[in-house]
Amino acid sequence: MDIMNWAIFTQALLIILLTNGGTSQISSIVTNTRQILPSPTPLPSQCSLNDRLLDILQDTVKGLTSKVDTLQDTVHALQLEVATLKTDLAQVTATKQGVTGRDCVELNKNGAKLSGVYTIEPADDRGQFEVYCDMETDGGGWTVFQKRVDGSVDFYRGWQQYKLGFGNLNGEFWLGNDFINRLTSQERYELRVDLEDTSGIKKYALYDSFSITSERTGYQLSLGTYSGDAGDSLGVANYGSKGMKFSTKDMDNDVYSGNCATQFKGAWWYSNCHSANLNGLYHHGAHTTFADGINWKSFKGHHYSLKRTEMKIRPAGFKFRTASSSGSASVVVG
Ligand SMILES: [Ca+2]
Repeated sequence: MDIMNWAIFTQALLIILLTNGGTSQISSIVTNTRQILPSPTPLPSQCSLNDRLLDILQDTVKGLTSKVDTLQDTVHALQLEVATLKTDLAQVTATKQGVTGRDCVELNKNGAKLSGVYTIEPADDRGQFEVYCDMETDGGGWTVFQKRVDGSVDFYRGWQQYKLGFGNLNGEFWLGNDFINRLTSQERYELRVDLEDTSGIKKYALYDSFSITSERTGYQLSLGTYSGDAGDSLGVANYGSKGMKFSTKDMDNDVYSGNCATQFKGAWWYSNCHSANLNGLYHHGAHTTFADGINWKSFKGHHYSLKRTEMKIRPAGFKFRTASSSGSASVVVG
C-alpha cells in the first residue's frame, strides 16, 4: 500500500474511532502509522553541493594548467625553431649575395636585412669571426655582444672565457672581450642596452660612444653620454663602470677592497662595486639576495633580475647617416 492510500486509510480509521470515542486506540494507530511510513529522503545539503562543485572546479583548473604548460612548451619550441630558420635564411641570403663586412652595419648596407648569425671580418687583418646581427632595432645594423633570454647559459665564468666568448649566438652568449676590442677599435661606436623585465616591460639605454681597450690594459671601458628610458646605471658616477677595467671571479681589477665578481656572481666593469650587473645570475624576477642577479639599478633595483638583456654596438650616428644619405631606402627603420 502506498503512502497516499495509507493516509486515506488512517484518516478513515480516525473518523471511525473518534465517532466511537477510543483515544488510546487513536494514539496507538498514529504510532504504528509513523513506523510504517517511509522516512523522508534527506535533500543534499548546501555544504556537500559546494564540495562537489569545488572538486569539479579543481579538476578543471588542473586540466587547464597542464594544457597551458604543454602549450607553453610548444610555443617555446616553435620560437627556437623560428629563430634557427631565420638564422639559416639570413646565412643563405648572405652567402648567396656574397655579403661581407667589418660589422653588422656594413653587412646591412651590403644587403643583409635579416637578423641572425653572420660572419664578419674587421679591418685589422686578424681574421673573421661569427656575430649575431640585430637588423631590426631602431634602424638595425647592431653587432650584439651580450644576450640573456632564458637562463640556459652559465655566465659565472672566468677571465679566459670572457676573453674568447661563450654560449650560443642563437641564444645566450658573450661574444668575447677580444672581439669587442677589435670591433670598437675600428671607429667610434655607440652602445645600446635593451632590457626587459619578467612582465614584458622594455627599457633601453643608449651611449653615444663605447669602446674597450685590449687585454693588456684590462679591457678598460670608455663610455659616452647617456640617453634612453632605463636610466644611466652603467655610466653613473657612484658605483658606475666608466673608466673601469673588466673583472672576473679569477681576475680582480675592481677598485673595491674585496672581489666584486665573486661577491656579486658576475663579470663586469666593476668599480666598488656596481649599479648594473648584466652578467649576473639568472634569478628571473625578484630575489632576496643583494645585487647578484641581472640587475639594472635605475630600472628595477638591486633585488630584481631581468628576463632579457642585449648589449649591442654600431658606428655612432649610423641612423643619422642613413637618414641623410641617398639610396638608403633599403634600411628598415623600426
Ligand atoms: Ca678588489
